[in-house]
Amino acid sequence: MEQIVLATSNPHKVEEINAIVDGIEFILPPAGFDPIENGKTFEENSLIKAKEANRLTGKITLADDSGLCVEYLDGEPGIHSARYAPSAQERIDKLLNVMKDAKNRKAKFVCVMTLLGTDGKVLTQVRGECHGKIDVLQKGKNGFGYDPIFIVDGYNQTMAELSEEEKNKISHRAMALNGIIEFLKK
Ligand code: ITT
Repeated sequence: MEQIVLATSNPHKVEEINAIVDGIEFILPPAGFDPIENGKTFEENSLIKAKEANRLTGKITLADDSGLCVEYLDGEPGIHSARYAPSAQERIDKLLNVMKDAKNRKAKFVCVMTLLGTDGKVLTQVRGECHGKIDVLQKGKNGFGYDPIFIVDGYNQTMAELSEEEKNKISHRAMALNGIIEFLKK
């Protein structure tokens, strides 16, 4: 089976991506993978991560840079989503608190995937988005990150109340991966 290095340290991403894609084994980068994510956009940070994993392995690499963009907060936490507060629960608490009087609760999850060839050149970069709103309370135990407070447009439950299978049909990560899979099929 073809192997692609997934340029991440987040085990939830590995799990979701391996559940979505058949026929490719996504493997973690070696110890020492610690890219400096100092880009200003999801696109830049995705490229930084992919390049670092390729530098360490010389293999085909795929990076996922993702986050939650909230309209009321002018797009924050955005690329800072992983660093918004020290723990996942504190990030949720902080966001619910800053949004407590917000009428406009529109938000979107963004995922930018970058695929590099063995030579480190960009093969393709794809953005996936999943639109919805921030709930007033947290609900559900599935998924990770901000899933317990995000309601996808057209749904009544939070993303953390959806099954893994349902999330993986509609998520920003699934949308980006569709583009990557289309590219690999060609
Ligand atoms: P790597 O950089 O090692 O890939 P990370 O978790 O730090 O791992 P990001 O910089 O891309 O990755 O930050 C993404 C953050 O955005 C993640 O930690 C979550 O807080 C949030 N996030 C991304 N996708 C999500 C999803 O599907 N559900 C809930 N939260 C998500």
